[in-house]
Amino acid sequence: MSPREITSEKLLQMYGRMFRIRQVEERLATVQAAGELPGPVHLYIGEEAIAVGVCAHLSDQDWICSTHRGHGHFLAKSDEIQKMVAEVYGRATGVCGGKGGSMHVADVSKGILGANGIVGGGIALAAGAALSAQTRGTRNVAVVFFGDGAANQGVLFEALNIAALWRLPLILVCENNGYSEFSPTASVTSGEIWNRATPFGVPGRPVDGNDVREVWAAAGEAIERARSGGGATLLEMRTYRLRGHVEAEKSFLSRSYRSDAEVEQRREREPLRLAMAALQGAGVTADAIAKVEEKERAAVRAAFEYAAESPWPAPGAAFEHMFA
Ligand SMILES: Cc1ncc(C[n+]2csc(CCOP(=O)(O)OP(=O)(O)O)c2C)c(N)n1
Ligand SMILES: [Mg+2]
Repeated sequence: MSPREITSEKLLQMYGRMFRIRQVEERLATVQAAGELPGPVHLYIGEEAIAVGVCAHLSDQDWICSTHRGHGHFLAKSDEIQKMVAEVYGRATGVCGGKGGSMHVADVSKGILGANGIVGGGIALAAGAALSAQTRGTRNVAVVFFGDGAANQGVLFEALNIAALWRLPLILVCENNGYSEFSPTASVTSGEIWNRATPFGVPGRPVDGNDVREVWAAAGEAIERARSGGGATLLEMRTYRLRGHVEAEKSFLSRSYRSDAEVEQRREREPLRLAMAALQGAGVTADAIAKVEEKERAAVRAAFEYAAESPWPAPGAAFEHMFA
């Protein structure tokens, strides 16, 4: 697949979804700072093109596993903005009844096996989901999103080994945003992440993770290969996180781990800006773009109102969803 194959309708649709994620994350930053959330949030601002460009190829029967930075993956795969925001608010109307919170948003009915507080925790889960899809004889695939920090976990190599051996329909999407918490990736990572697939005979490649057209094309090719029995792919999406590792990090860090100038410079190639330029280049009118943005703004506003007004889970709910 080539980025040139994207129609302007598809591009506008993906822009709208990225805009939605950005709106949700910016609002979450505001309410977090105001003390309205019950826990911490790790925002996806600056990385939206990855979730959206990949999930554009998936159905509810395909699986995704995600990370502690998982709101964007959820919103790219599901239309349920209200249920996700209510979950982050810890309310009974949340997609997990308010018991999962920001780091565990999940909806099995939409193929979302969940965000995950354990770094690298989704990798083996996705390999299992891919094995399930293969065993049942479906054309479905499993996608795991993980960070550059998780690329240094042994489980990546275990999953690559078994995925290669059994030709599993697994797409490994590394979101290399340049940092693992407060450590620059280069200071803790040797070699190239995409190249970790090579010894296993699995195709691996770096992708411009800020350009939704490039993400869409690379993911489309990998997903099509997986669907038709061609096995796994490792995609290293190169991106940048524009907010802190976690909101409010400035309140506990004694010194900064990156300069404001660096962040400002990286803002020039952020995904929404790039997609906007592409839309303009494709002749989409400012009016058409504004219409999409207004629709998304209204939907997100409504989701936050719904969440803030929703009830807390009843104390007895603590005893539901237990194995024993
Ligand atoms: C197994 C494990 N080790 C350490 C942590 C603490 N921790 C949370 S996020 C994080 C950094 C993850 O970096 P990366 O994978 O690059 O993802 P990013 O935050 O950059 O999206 C760490 C070390 C954890 N949650 N799980
Ligand atoms: Mg990272």
